[in-house]
Amino acid sequence: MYKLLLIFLFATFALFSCATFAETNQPNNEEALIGKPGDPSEVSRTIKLTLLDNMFLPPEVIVSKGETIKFILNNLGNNTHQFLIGSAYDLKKAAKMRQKNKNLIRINPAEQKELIWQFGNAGTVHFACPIKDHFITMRGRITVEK
Ligand SMILES: [Cu+2]
Repeated sequence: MYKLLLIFLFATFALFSCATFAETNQPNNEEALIGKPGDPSEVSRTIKLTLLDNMFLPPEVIVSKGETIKFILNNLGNNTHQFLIGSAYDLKKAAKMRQKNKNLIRINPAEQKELIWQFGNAGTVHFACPIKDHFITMRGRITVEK
């Protein structure tokens, strides 16, 4: 009986380890969820986003799975703003920690910048200006359709 229990425990542990391993070993999991910097030769559409004090226009964008979009970020506000794309968790973390992020784009008043981004799987990707006080209202959502 004791032996059986041991075997059972071992089998459970082995299964659990395999599942955990498969999950963490999935290649580019983050890329599948939020996408990655895109190739300029793959751009299928240009989407213009206007940054104001303190909101994005439009706040909602729809793209297709795997699509590469050129975002034109135009700051028509009086303040400097930032643009960060990621999961809701990433953005909250960035807003909280003020950490340096390689994906963070800084746009001065009257300035325009571009970001070419290739989306991954269907789902929701978020964008925001993570600057203190801006983050409350300066957010948007990208729906990635199948
Ligand atoms: Cu801002």
